[in-house]
Amino acid sequence: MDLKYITYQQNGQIVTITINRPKKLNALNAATITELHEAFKTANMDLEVRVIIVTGSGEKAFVAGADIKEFVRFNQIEGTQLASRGHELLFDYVENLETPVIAAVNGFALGGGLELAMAAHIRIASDNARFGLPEVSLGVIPGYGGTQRLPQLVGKGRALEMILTGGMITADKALNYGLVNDVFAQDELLDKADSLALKIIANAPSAISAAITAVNAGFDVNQNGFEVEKQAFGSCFGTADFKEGTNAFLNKRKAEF
Ligand code: CO8
Repeated sequence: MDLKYITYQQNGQIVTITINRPKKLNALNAATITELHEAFKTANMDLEVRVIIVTGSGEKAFVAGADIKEFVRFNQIEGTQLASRGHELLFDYVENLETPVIAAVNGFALGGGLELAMAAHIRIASDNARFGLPEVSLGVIPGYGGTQRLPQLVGKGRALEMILTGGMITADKALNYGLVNDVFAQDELLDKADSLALKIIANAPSAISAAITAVNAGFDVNQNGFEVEKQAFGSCFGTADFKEGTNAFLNKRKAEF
């Protein structure tokens, strides 16, 4: 991969993808979105990789949003295309990966940055992190899934307050809202993300993927989550992971997935 705006680091079964435009607070320009797509795709296709962590470089920002300079002159058609392409390459793409993604939010997560964190399967944050969807202050609305995923995570009233005021909330408030699962000191954040990843890695990867599929289906109006769960549950019985997991339990040993 030829990467200019992000870094890709593999440590055993964990890949850490770091958005690396600190001078622009890691804002997502089109090239960064394309690189992120390639990186997530590569990690997801690598069978050795069991968890992906996404974070931002520097101490200030996870991602301060889509790159405003790039869409400032767009018309209606270009705006719609920008949103669609973003969903396809990054936001829906990440949410539907078989490999679990942890967002380690290390600073500002604004606009497209919060939308990226919300597309991840799990979010943890550092205590300096700030969260917001300030798009209405620019005369647009969240276009990378924010109007849908924020209410799913924090409830409609809180989501609408954040979206309509465009204000930021602290890491503690995000924890209280359930927008992040945990808050840590900034210098501990990546270690904590690794620890969380290792807990996931101890479990059956095929079951992890099936669980993501079933949970996501419940939030998709075109699917019946309970039906998808039944099918995904059944499909687990045909896997080597199921044989290993159940044999290990019956033989009182640790499963090796
Ligand atoms: N886009 C482009 N550049 C940015 C962005 C951004 N989102 N955020 C920060 N930067 C740049 C600044 O322009 C500045 O660059 P330069 O040094 O060349 O002037 C540099 O990063 C540092 O930023 P600041 O000097 O502003 O740093 P401060 O510490 O003073 O302020 C803030 C930090 C509060 C985070 C401030 O930078 C800010 O408000 N940024 C914009 C936040 C924002 O509005 N984000 C939402 C963007 S819109 C969006 O994400 C839409 C997503 C959906 C689109 C779907 C497609 C249609």
